[in-house]
Amino acid sequence: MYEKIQHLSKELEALIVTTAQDAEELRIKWLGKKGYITVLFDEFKTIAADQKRSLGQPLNALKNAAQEKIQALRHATVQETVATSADCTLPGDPQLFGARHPISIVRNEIIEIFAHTGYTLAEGPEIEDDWHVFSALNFPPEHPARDMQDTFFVRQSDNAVVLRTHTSSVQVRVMELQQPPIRVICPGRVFRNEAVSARAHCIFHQVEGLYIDENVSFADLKQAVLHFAQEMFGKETKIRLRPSYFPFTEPSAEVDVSCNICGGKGCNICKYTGWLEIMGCGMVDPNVLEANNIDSKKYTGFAFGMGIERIAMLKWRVRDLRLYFENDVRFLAQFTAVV
Ligand code: 2NM
Repeated sequence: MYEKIQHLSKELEALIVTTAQDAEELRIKWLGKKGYITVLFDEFKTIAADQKRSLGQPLNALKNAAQEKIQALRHATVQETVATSADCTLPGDPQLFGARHPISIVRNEIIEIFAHTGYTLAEGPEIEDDWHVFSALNFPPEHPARDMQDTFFVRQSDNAVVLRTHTSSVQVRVMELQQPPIRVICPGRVFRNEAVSARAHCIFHQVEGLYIDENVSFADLKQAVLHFAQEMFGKETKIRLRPSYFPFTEPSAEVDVSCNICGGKGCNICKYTGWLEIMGCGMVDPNVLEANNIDSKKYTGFAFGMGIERIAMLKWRVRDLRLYFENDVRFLAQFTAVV
């Protein structure tokens, strides 16, 4: 029996398999009900007691070695099966990337254009008091913008609390904190009490700019606006200023850019005028400077304001403003390639 154990030990060491089925056959052959090991154990029961002492240990060692080896062989074939069944030539699962919101893309672009000409960024609260939204900006007490029809009131009283209707309120806060030269742009959400439609929304985004120093002129304003328009819409873009009115500027103007869709010939986007309105602007009213403790004899300034949604609509020809607020992925996913 000792020879048998020795012989099987050698045979066990030499075992190799290639498939899982081979490994299973080996398990039955060695460890099964009629396997070598089982048969040896049956035989062990029949031998004399004095022999048992010397044979028990090698027999148990053989059994353990057989279990370990066959387990290892099975494991190896399982691993091999997995490795060979993977088709490395198959295309991978697509990775879904997020997209920046079109409003953020355009806001960042506007900020960058002005940052290059020395403007710094300022932000402020969306909930404001009457002073920062209206009084400091030369809105007379009976101005219609102060009406419930136009403005969302958080608290109505002598010193009302409102949702800001423009980011000029942030510029008031800048003027409170520093004397000229001032050169800031203020992006942010603004709120107006309007019925929602394809062309208007009660929440939208603005960027307003303010430049105050000695000898700032209307020509400087025109140049700043022209530079912005050409950076935003292309070097060949022309601008046109039309007289307008804002409480905080005098004189005031609306800025049009030449229609980059029809090149000025006339199309349904520019309503056959060849021009698209992009912003309002003007020379800061001396009343605004004085209300904010800036000497209007020494300093002059210009300011401008634009709606980000409008610029984004012109850039991508989006026809309905509501798309910017609904977060429908079919709309948003179209901006994945834009940074
Ligand atoms: C506009 C149009 C014209 C404006 C004025 C001021 C301030 F603070 F200086 F008074 N900030 N922004 C301004 C001027 C905004 O938006 C259509």
